[in-house]
Amino acid sequence: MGLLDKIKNGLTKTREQLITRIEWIVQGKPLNEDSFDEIEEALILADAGIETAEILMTRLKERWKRGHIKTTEDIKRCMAEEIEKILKPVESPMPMDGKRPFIILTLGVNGVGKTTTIAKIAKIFCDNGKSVLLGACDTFRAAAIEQLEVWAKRLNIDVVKHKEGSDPAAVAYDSVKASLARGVDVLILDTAGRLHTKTNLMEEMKKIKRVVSKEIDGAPQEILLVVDATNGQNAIIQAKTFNDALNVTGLVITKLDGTAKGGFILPIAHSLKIPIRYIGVGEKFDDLIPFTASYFSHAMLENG
Ligand SMILES: Nc1nc2c(ncn2[C@@H]2O[C@H](COP(=O)(O)OP(=O)(O)OP(=O)(O)O)[C@@H](O)[C@H]2O)c(=O)[nH]1
Ligand SMILES: [Mg+2]
Repeated sequence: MGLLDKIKNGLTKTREQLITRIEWIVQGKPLNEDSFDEIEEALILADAGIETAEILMTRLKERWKRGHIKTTEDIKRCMAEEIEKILKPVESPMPMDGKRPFIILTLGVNGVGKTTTIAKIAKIFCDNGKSVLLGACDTFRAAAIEQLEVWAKRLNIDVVKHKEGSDPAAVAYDSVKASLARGVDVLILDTAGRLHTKTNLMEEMKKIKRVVSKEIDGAPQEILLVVDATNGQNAIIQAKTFNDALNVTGLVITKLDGTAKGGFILPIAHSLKIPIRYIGVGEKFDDLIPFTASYFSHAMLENG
């Protein structure tokens, strides 16, 4: 299956709801101002955000007044074009080359898909001929370390780990040292999304970041935040909080396959302006797709 088809598959729920609503609003009638208000509501119901829905509607109405929009097909095509313009500025792939080791610090609240995403990204690097090492900085649960090891085994790569409950920053330190000693291309650090209540998650993550940058100037080169699309508006709040504390350099949006609210990518792109590196559309290795604005916008609105 090609990438566009995979994204389309992943966005089925979002697309079907959006298209059904638009078709129901239009129903073969000539368009008027009210139709556009209703389409704006349909966008907001897909979690497209009030501000971005308004921007889209203003642009669509202009095109309608110039006579470019008459049918549902015109609406879908023009909306996809306008969505692409909003998403284009955050289309920026994760760097694959550069100074070794390339260190990725992965962040995100619990359950969003960090560990799974790390495995998928590690596979992409491995497939590109890079050597990869993983650091098990989620020491909150023993199962978290084991989960990372299971993925690593499937990829035939190593994991740097300490015991459950140990200091995550110490694991990060050892991981960096190991990556230097072994000369690996890429080090990916897994972290916890939740800690014992006494410890503040952001402070802990800052500490890991500090430890890494102290060892290697300019590292971690990627502060990768994973957000879960099924969390909708909450994911936007999480992204703001993490970004304020840690200067996120890239985003992965997971579980787009499990929601009709894929429109939330619009306010994320519009308000945060952080590069979206990948989108997750399933639980398997190859269910992580490099983000492109054109594929995403088409997948949101076009069946064929
Ligand atoms: N449908 C779907 N499920 C996903 C996706 N990404 C991850 N998952 C699932 O989400 C669940 C949680 O994934 P993890 O990778 O363990 O999440 P985590 O952020 O590491 O969780 P903690 O370590 O508990 O903080 C697992 O069942 C994954 O298979 C995705 O893109 N789509
Ligand atoms: Mg995890």
